[in-house]
Amino acid sequence: MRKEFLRSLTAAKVAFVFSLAWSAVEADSDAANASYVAHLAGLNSKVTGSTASGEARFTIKGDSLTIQIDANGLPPGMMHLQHFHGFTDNHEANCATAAADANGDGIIDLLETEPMSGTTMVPFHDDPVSMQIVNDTYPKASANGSYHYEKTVSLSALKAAFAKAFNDPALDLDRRVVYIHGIFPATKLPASVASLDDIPAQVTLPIACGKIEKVSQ
Ligand SMILES: [Cu+2]
Repeated sequence: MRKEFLRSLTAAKVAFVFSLAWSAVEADSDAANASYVAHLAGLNSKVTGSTASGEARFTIKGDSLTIQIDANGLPPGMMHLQHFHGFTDNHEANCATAAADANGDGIIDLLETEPMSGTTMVPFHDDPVSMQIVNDTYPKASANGSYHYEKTVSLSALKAAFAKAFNDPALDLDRRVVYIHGIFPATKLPASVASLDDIPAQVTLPIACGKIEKVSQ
């Protein structure tokens, strides 16, 4: 009887110690340090007149997430919306291709990106944690059509805000894509080019996209 008790106690202890060690390993590889990159390629360059390109980097150190986006070849001297887009059911998002042009008008508008890229999720402006998509603090391209954006946020605060918006605390960066939007307000677009609500299509038109990938350490 006593032997039996000792044996089960030992087994329980081993399981306990193992679970402690396992959660330490998990916390280490998951949260402490990770980095992600997206190589941005131009979209709708026929409309913008130049091909945008750039790179987005996401660096996680403990509870801090630093977002850095370098872009060039953008319509100069104006603000550009930028976000990560993805699917609320967490399936993998991809950048829209020419095949996304459902109405065949030669332009891939924001709504046409949705089947491949999902919905607008986290904004990259002065306050990403606000999750506010309509905002006037997105970066402005210089006279030569480039910008460097950099913002560090609390990862736990962003996850909490993300969970509130999408019922899921996992950012799943490697299943998302980064989009940069916006062409000159005066650019003529066919009426077939759609946008969100009453936001002009010139503001939301996608001009660059890149798939986020985890950088192996
Ligand atoms: Cu976007």
